[in-house]
Amino acid sequence: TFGWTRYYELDEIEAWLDSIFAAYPSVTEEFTVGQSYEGRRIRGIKISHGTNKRGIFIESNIHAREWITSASATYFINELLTSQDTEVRNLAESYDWYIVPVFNVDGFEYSHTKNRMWRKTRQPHATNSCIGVDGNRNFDSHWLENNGASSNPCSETFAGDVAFSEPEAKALSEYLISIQDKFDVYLSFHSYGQWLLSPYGHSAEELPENYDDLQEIGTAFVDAIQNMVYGTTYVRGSTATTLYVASGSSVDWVFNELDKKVAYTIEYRDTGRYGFVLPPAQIKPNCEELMTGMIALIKKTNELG
Ligand code: 0X9
Ligand code: ZN
Repeated sequence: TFGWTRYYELDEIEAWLDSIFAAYPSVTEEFTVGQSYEGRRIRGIKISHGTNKRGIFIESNIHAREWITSASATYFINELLTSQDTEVRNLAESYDWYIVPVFNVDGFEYSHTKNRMWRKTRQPHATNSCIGVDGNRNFDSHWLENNGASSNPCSETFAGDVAFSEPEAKALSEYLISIQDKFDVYLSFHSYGQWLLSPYGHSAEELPENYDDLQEIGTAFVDAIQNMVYGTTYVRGSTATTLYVASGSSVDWVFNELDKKVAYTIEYRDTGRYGFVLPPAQIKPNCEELMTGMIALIKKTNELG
């Protein structure tokens, strides 16, 4: 049976998703973002308890090796559907949730079967033998600007030969455009480093006009997690000033092009001891931190209007 004490392969996650659609037909709905380069379907779940709720979109595992992100997404889905906790029920019933647990399906499969440290997509390059593009550098917003990505196909942050060269990124952008009036919070799950990162990624010179609000929301997330029994420290800040310049990311594209003003990258556990290979024993604590942080984040977002 499915749980959160080990990591699962793509087919196991999809079988679990199918069981969730079967068990909760009245509040769940399947959606398809599109097709990956290798022809896999990129699947999502919408959880909704009624019409005309504000929407929250979660994209997870755009980077293949960041396995804790899909584990966290499935945990979150399960909690939204099964938790009896008042605050979690409130989250579940007050919003329309759009969650894509494994976005980079080809890369994720490859990270399980061939190379645990794979990050990028799996589309071959036209002229170079290096494979794949960093999906989080392939979006058409300040693409390849400010050294926030690489033009070298062998780099881990290769932006692609053109923006939206990757069918996965192109499909997600089109899907997000098609539902753009249905959501106003966007979250991108990553690991590792224990950060909550707001836009911009593309520039450290300018800050968005709602920077202060984004930091206040971030502080609520960070403080809530710090106060848990685990005492885990997250740091919040703008991506380019706190982490590094990263251009052409999904979060920046949603923020800049779709004008969604609450958009964050969450970088989960840990800070480097295990890095991408986070021990299974830390899956549950990490997921509990996400749930606590998310409750605080949404509460503060509402307070600030
Ligand atoms: O470099 C990235 O894409 C992310 N870090 S990771 O170690 N998981 O690869 C950070 C993404 C930052 N977000 C934005 N650029 N908005
Ligand atoms: Zn990542």
